[in-house]
Amino acid sequence: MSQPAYYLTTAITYPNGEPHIGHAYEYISADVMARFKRLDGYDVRFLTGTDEHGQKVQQTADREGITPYELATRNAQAIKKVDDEVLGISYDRFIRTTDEDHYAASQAIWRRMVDAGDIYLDRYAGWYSVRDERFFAEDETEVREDGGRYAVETGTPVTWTEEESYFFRLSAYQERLLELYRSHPEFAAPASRFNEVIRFVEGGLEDLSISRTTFDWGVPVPKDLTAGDTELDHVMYVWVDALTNYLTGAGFPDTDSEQFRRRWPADLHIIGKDISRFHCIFWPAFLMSAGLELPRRVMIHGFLHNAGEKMSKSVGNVVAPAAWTETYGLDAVRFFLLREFPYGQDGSYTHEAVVGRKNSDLANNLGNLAQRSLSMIVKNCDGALPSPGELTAEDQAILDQAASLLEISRTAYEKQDFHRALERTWYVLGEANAYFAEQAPWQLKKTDVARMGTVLWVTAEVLRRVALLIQPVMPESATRLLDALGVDAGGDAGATNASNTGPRSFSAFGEELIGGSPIDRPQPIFPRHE
Ligand code: ME8
Repeated sequence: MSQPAYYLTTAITYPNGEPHIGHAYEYISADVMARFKRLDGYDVRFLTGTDEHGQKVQQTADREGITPYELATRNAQAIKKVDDEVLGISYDRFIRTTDEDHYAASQAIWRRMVDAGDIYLDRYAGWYSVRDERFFAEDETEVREDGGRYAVETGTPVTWTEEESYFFRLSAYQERLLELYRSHPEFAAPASRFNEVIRFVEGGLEDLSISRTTFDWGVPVPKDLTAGDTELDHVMYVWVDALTNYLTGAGFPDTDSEQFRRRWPADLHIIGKDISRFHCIFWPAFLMSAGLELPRRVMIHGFLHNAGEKMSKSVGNVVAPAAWTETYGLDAVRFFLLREFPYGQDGSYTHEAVVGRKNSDLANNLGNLAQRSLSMIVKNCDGALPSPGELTAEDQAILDQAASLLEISRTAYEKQDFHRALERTWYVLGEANAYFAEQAPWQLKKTDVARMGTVLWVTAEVLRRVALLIQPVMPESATRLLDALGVDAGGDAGATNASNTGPRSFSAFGEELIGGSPIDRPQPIFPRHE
């Protein structure tokens, strides 16, 4: 295949409950990235799924009186359903860490780390937070008024854990990690969060407990290892197998396969800010130990808060993705999440903010311009797109601005600056609205019909460029707009074929609309929120 490969992943969700709008934010942003790259000619592989092992899932299952696998299956199906039916996520594989090939991959990376001399048997004694699936040092915890001990950073309860455990020699990787960060400043973003990681590593790393013996819901540690013999059955610490899902999704452990060579290393891991240490410290260290290439980039997004408050079951402010898509429509939700907050920062949403974006950016700036220009074409140009006459400086200026959006978007998407790409696109739409108002084609209708035709063609052509570029964010609405403009899905902008609907590749970006193609009476594509 001649297309360049692009492999991206989301974090895999714990299937101990239903997904909320914060999870949806991550799935949608990764989906937007995947769609952009596909439209831009890449052979994309997009992995998402569920992180099914560990004490957290086991404890929830125990409370419900079912097996962890039953719980995981039920919730994995619920999550997949949200991806498929509510959010339209275009993943290529929904991986479950209970999938058979994932056990093979996890055991294979374990063996490689043993072979590298990085795993040894010892005893662990310390604090563990089941909710975070994470160990804490004594000085990272505090005793609160209720007498319980909690992790300072995350506020979750910790319990004393003392057991035989395998350890990973993380301490040996401090220098190599710092060298990675120095030589690859693009390895993680945003810079503020990357700097937190760097400072943490500079402070020194302790070896990491990577197996458990006091419960069995995990990937079994391979026996007969030189890492130290034991009578006990160990399961892997859930984060060891969880991170390995990215390799499983690329065909590991078959490192000689066409698929693995094409997919690995991953181009992009998209994750939330609470799990940056796992992805920027543990993960590259495991891969270095296993002799595997490192992912090219970890993009750390912020958290979504409900009107400034952390979403939590006890506060009762957790929003289900379907509640939003039913209220505002899927494309408006996708647009809001990517346009409203700079990716990488936390965001706080309110009903008013979503409605504001929907009505001003979508209904007014985009929907009205499309509706007005296309209606005029239907009424005044015999239902066919007019051909442009000689272009004025104003015509050329707005066309040039629209043409510049592809490179601007590419640059922004490369850094997951989604809001910047959209901001620039809407800036150009603002200019296009000003152009339309100044040129006043409804007056030209009476004085200069040819000039009216040119203005309507220019407006339609600007809309075509915008519609192409917003496909990743609003696939359904953008497709309808491209259909309305008579843009053929095959990339021949001149031919009209209303039934030929679907994604239009960016390779057609430069193919301007050709006058004469029929235009139907437009249906509203971006309705106001009443
Ligand atoms: O962390 N806003 O799973 P998870 C934005 N299984 N993002 C949020 C969020 C919010 N309010 N709440 C959660 C895990 N997330 C592990 C990952 S990856 C090898 C293993 C994000 O179900 C969170 O930051 O707790 C993470 O990226 C993802 O949702 C899954 O969270």
